[in-house]
Amino acid sequence: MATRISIDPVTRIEGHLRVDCEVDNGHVIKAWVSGQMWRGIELILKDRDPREAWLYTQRICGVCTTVHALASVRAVENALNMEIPLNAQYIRNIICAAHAIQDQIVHCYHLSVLDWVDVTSALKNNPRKAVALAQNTSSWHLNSTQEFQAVQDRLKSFVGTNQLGIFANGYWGHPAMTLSPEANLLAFAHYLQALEVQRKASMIISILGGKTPHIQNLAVGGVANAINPDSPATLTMERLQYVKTLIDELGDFVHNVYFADVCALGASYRDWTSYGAGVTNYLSVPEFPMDTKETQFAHPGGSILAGDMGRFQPIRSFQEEYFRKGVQESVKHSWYKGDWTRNPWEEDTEPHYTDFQEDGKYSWVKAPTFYGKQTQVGPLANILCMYAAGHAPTRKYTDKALAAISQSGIGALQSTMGRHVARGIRTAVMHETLQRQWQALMDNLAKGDTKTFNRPEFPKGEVRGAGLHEAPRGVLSHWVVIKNAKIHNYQAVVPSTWNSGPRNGQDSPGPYEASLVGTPVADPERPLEVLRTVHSFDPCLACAIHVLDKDAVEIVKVRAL
Ligand code: NFE
Ligand code: MG
Repeated sequence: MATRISIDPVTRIEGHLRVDCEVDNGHVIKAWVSGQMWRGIELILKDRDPREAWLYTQRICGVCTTVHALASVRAVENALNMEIPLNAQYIRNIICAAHAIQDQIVHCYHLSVLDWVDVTSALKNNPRKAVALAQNTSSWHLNSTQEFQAVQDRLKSFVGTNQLGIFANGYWGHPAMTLSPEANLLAFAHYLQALEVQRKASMIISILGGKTPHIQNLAVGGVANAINPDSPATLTMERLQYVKTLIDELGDFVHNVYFADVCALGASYRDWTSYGAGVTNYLSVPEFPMDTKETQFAHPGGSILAGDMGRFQPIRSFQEEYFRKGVQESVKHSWYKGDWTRNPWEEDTEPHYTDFQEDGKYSWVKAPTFYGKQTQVGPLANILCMYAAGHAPTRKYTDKALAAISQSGIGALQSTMGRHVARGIRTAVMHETLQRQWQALMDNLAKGDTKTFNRPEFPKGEVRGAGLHEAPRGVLSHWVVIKNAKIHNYQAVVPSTWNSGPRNGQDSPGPYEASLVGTPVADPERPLEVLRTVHSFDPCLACAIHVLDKDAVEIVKVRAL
């Protein structure tokens, strides 16, 4: 007889997520993923000035804080066919790359590594053994006996008081936790160090963006950073050199710790490269525009069908019809009126809560599709598409990671562990991109160009725009319809919506749901393995559900299970 597991809420994510599974013979045979939170942004935007939309949309999330701001200004700029000054592109690009690195470090160490690392086992280790292990893979200066001893002492003081605090509810001693005590100690030391290191990325964002979370320097048409090499009131050479110092310090950790750790984790949990592929249609968009007209990009985008790298189709620009025509959202299984499937420009937002109906409506998340197919987005999709497009840094780090986890084919990345390894690869690539964007800004400033803004002009009548961004969790698009200089309709189709969406109009499961099928579960009372697969996507339900009931009608009383 199948056992039913209901995890509600899933923790170490952003937002409110419920996961139901049927487990039979030690494996998940069916899954439902439900967004349990109702909130809102899109309708607030109706009739507002399109130049201020980014300030509202950025509040969709406090994790991927910059990304909705950028996608929003791009949507409006796209509707107006604007050119963006080079300095503005580079400043935006530096912020985006720094944010991606910060976000992915935090996901790895603080949101997901404890699915694989047993903190309590780290107490059993002699720190010298951890040093010996670390020195096989990395030259990081904090992989020392002294550091590991200090971390172990800190951990002992936690455990000694029997007050594990944030670590109290981990699945410690679970049979699926198979790392050695020294590997556990090493990873836990990096967990603590990562808390410090991610601040360096945040400092880059706040120097250029005014603050973080939620940058203040964007504008439809460019950025609001004044540049004058000699005035301390503006962005100066001294500040930019400090940004470079932070970039270099960040790189040391990204390459010698994060990338090394995901490779080691992949090698230790090789069996997890064979579970969790799920939906194997992939989508990613080009990122890091390198010219004012947005025709050249540092990172290519595209789509891959049915996990076949030979079926790669490039997406080369923000204007590409292939992207715009392919995106639809379906509400057959979502708590909205009707069972339509529509392009985002044509959507409306009418809530219709029905309680959890397995075969009916069961989530606030809509089900996005690309040419009618459920599609996975995120670092894995991004890496596969960039690899297929021949992007040299992606090929270099992917080949390095595959060798480290003793896998010859890129197919191994289409898995639960593959999503973690892909995020590590993307972060290594991203650090090279960050360095290049900084250099591009410096080179352009050296030519005497200090322009950062073109003024937007709104025509009478209707214009439509799509703003694209490859965010840390995958493809983000904002869709705006502007009428007589006011917002007429606004929709955001968000990475976690693509991945955590319910069954679509054809009843085919979303990426989280499909990836859970086949996941082994040793103990249904402690479903660690289910969390491993769900966390590998880095869920953000705050992003995934971002609509609002404008009349503030009570939609649902929240049930605590
Ligand atoms: Ni709230 Fe986000 C990212 C966006 S969503 S974290 O990355 O857009 O899934
Ligand atoms: Mg939406």
